[in-house]
Amino acid sequence: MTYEFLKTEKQEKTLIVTISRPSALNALNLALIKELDALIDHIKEDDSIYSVIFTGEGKSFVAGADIGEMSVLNGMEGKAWGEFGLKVFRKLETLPQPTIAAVNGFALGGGCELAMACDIRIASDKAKFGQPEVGLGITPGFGGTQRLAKLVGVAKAKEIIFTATMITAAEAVSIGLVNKVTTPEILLEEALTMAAQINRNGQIAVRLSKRAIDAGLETDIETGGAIEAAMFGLCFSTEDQKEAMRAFLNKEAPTFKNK
Ligand code: DAK
Repeated sequence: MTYEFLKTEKQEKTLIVTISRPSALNALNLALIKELDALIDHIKEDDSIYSVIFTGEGKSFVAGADIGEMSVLNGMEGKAWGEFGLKVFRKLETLPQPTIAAVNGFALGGGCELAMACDIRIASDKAKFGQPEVGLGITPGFGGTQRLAKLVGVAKAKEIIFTATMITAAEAVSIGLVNKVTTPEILLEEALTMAAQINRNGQIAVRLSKRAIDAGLETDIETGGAIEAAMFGLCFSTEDQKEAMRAFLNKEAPTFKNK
């Protein structure tokens, strides 16, 4: 598949997706969001992809939704545009494969929301995060009011959204918005190392763990526990569980077939 605004490269079992619209700091216009939608559909169906890394070309990860494009929307168009974007971000969040945002620079508005729709965030020490929407007279619209509060707590999310100020990668890691911070030079390498650590495990178990964690966040502890028990039980119907436990008992490395 070829895209105008996305570059893809497969390294072993990891797909690296580079968002590439550097003239606008990789701002998300409708065409780019449509490409993301199509790519996510493709990734979901491709079992040879175990994990996905999203990063940005140039000095920005994604500097938000495209302000020029948004500025001329009327109410109904704004609603349709927002609903489509929300759907794509939700699709990304619910991809079966683990996703890592390798945040190389500005992650603002829709860019911060894109990073938050990924499972894990690794940031360059040059990265800046923020939700500047209220400064543009709008609310965050791609899940920012929901995911930010879950990640960093209500008070900090309100501070970031109400003040519309940017925070550094160091602050982002201190409040739990990102998992770790690296130098720009080794950002992708760090993301690939983490992806490789994920890839070497049983992928059915990885994917079921993701489902259990995410479903558990939406429910009470009893229901969450029941979901976990169901996922745990499902693992015992796989060849991978039998192979991995047999290998452990024989002091061997397992060979996962993802069956
Ligand atoms: N949209 C369009 N163009 C952008 C852009 C953006 N978000 N961000 C940067 N650019 C363009 C600039 O206009 C400039 O273009 P030229 O003038 O060269 O043609 C080029 O990228 C380089 O930017 P700067 O010259 O400004 O670069 P600097 O290094 O000086 O500054 C900056 C970098 C990131 C601090 C600055 O560009 C900036 O403040 N950008 C805007 C950041 C921002 O406010 N982002 C949030 C957008 S709002 C919704 C769904 C989603 C959303 C809302 C609602 N619904 C469901 C209703 C999401 C909203 C947003 O994301």
